[in-house]
Amino acid sequence: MFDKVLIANRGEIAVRVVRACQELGVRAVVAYSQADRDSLAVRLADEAVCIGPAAPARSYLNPPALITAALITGCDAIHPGYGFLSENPYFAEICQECTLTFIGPSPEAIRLMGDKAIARQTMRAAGMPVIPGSDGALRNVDEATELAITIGYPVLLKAVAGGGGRGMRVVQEESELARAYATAKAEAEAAFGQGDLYLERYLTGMRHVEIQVLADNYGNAIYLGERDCSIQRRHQKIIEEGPSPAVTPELRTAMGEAAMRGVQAIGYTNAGTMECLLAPNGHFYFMEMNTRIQVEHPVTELITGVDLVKWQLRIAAGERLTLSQKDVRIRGHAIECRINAEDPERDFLPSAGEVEFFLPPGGPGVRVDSHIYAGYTPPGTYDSLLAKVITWGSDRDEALARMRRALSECIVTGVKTTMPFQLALLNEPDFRRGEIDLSFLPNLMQRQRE
Ligand code: MV4
Repeated sequence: MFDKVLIANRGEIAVRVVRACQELGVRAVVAYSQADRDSLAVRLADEAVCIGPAAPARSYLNPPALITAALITGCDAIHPGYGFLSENPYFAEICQECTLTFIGPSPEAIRLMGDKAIARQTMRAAGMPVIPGSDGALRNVDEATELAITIGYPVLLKAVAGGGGRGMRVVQEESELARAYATAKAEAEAAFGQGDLYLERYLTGMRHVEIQVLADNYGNAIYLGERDCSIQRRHQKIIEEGPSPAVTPELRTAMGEAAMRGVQAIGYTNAGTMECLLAPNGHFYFMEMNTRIQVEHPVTELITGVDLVKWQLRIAAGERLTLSQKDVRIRGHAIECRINAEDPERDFLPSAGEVEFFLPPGGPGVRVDSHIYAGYTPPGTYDSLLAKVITWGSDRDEALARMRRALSECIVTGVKTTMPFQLALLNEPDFRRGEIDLSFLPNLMQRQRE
């Protein structure tokens, strides 16, 4: 195991990684920006080192600052968390060249999955079902037009360098395609410095279901069930749960085994997630692979009892996966609410200011992953995530009842939060029945406006 790990991230995930390090007897060094001097991760870490000003480009996105911080503090490895440099193949490569272990997959695997058109082709070749669409990137608008006729409208233009819904355009009919192609290309160019697009049939009535995987450096891999992330607003997940109310044991096995074939095909290592769309008839389609630990990983931890972050560290340190597939049992049900400093009454406008008072919820089946404390002012420079409340129950109803109780108990003053909105969602009849797809939240909000 490593002696010392640099945590190249902030907020709740930096706290989460510090905790995993401490449980493994690994010294944790938190790299922080000037805006994060007073952060909980800095307080909890064994050591902390300032890596630059608040602007991410000069700190959390600045490889030389991070590498230097790791080397001068004598670290063996770097944990990138999520966001920032976590899915940057160049950063993973630079770490290697500086004899620092990047806690994640190989640069090659990150690069392969980072090109969403190549990822799609690779997974299709490995036997994972994919959505009808283009073979790789589109060469020009004429190719897009021709292909759209074959697969049928509506279609979706996606950025090859995108992911997570950024740079997507729905096209309902041929008359819209040329314009959509031009704007999507320009947007992708501006956002990712790479304008290549690919095309898929636009599927509706789908659920977003993702499979968690773990793989070691010796060819051993397991899947840890799925998370249902169908409640999203502008591609931000609001509530996640596992297992998915729509996934039967047979479907779980089919999706998990397909994910395993994908993992083997690219020699993937460490933690990863296959994002899929799930149709009402049980057909599933690979969309993208996330090559990092995800925000919603605690859902899987609670229903499997497996500590994913500790496994990330062990695998990166060259340990073998001692869990086999038959050791993975899904027990009970878990739900996560992301508590953001946003005002749901004002179209989720970020709510700035000091957290004057914080009373986290507790009691049976309640976990809180958070970096806030009374007197803390979240810097306005970063995302608005304040806390994740995750509840476990022996079944979905119990997990839901505990979430209702947890959000009712929880007090955050000084900033507006999304909690009242989530409490209301938990009482929606369709959600209570688990009958939701990606249109649930957009439709609900449309009805509220009317
Ligand atoms: C799709 C889709 C429907 N059909 N692709 C969004 C996030 C990124 N991972 C891919 N996403 C989607 N891709 C096809 N072919 C639906 C989504 C999608 C979505 C689309 C519109 C509005 C909200 C959405 C929420 C999640 C996923």
